[in-house]
Amino acid sequence: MAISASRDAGLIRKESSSRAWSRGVSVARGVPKTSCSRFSTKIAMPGIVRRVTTAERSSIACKATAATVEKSTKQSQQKKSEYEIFTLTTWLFKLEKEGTISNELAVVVSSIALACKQIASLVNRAGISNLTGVAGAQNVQGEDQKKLDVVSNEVFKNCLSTCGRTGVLASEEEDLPVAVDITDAYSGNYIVCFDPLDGSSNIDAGISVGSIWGVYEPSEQCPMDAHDDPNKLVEQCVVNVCQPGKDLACAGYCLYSSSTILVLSVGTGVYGFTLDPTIGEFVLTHKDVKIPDKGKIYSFNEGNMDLWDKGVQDYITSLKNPEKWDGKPYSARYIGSLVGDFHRTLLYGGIYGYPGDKKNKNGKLRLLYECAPMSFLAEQAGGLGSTGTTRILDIVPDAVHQRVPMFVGSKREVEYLESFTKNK
Ligand code: AHM
Ligand code: MG
Repeated sequence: MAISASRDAGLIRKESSSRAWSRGVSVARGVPKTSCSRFSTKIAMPGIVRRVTTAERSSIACKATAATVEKSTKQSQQKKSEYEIFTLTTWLFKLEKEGTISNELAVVVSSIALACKQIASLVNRAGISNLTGVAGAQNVQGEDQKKLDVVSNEVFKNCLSTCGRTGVLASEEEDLPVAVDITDAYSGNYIVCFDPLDGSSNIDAGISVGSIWGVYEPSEQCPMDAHDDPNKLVEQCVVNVCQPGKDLACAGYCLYSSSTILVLSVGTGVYGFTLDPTIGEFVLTHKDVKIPDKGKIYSFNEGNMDLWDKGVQDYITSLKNPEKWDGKPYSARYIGSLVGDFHRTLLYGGIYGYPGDKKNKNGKLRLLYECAPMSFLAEQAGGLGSTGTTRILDIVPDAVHQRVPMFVGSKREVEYLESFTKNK
């Protein structure tokens, strides 16, 4: 015999197991058993007949169910499957679910990741597929374009313009920002500034290169509404692109090296994902990266030292003085590929610098798609990005390909550099 609760009468009636079974109700023997259904609370207590109130019944039922849920959650948390991986895609889903990023931004980042996978494959096979060497043209900045510069630019533009979430694209390899056809932009109007392949002079020697990007929301002061007037459209694209780094919605880079590593921030810390070529996915490998506060590595092209301002010269001289550093001066490391040099600085600490000099007072690196994204990542990891006198993220660009001096890395190291260059 078992007892089951009937809703209509509010009574617990004696009922045979077989009869309960025939009505589709499961009955436990000697063990209280409940479910959370308001209408079919089932209790098996041999020999007890009494009325239960609705409140009592629902409290018993819900307590039992809550305990069951808690137990099964604990079990599933403890039991980690050996096949469990956390990919860029799952990370983006999580941020989107939390409301940290919009669905549109998640799509933009996924499109960038797709472009990076394609470029990683092209870089890997460059020597085999005749993709080394120059393309035979110069970009607007008078630099010889490598074949892979041109191809990588196409890859980035294709992935971003077909994702339907971008309004304007600005590239190191393009004279002017390009408006995405609005018939394709069915939702979202993000602005993406990118250097599709930075450090490309290193490619033919098989040395690390990378892609860098920054993503902005459309400027509120300049809505993209002039699609019938080509001149006005270009003007609006430029205004939308020229936003300060502190307004970045996302910044990141992808390093093509012994492994392909994508590092990015959406303003909630810095995360790194390594491409697993066996499954074609970026897998979370660097969680909430923090740049060491100090680090005794400096990364400058010292061949230019005689052309630098006295402040920067004195600073470098001080790093080499053993007496100042307990007998062990700073180490010099310079690949000449910003993504590689920055990635090492992010993980090991230290400073990367490209100062202005007598010939180029603003140095070489471009604000929108090199200095601002790297400074954003540095700050998100607890470091700093400075021109030597100004915080890079505060600079409002006045031209798409504007250059600025950049010193980026560990907070204490950049502050030490500034002690030589500020107010001098
Ligand atoms: P690029 O965008 O034309 O490739 O130039 C940028 C690169 C950076 O990756 C690197 O830090 C710098 O130029 C190296 O310049 P230099 O050879 O003058 O040291
Ligand atoms: Mg570049």
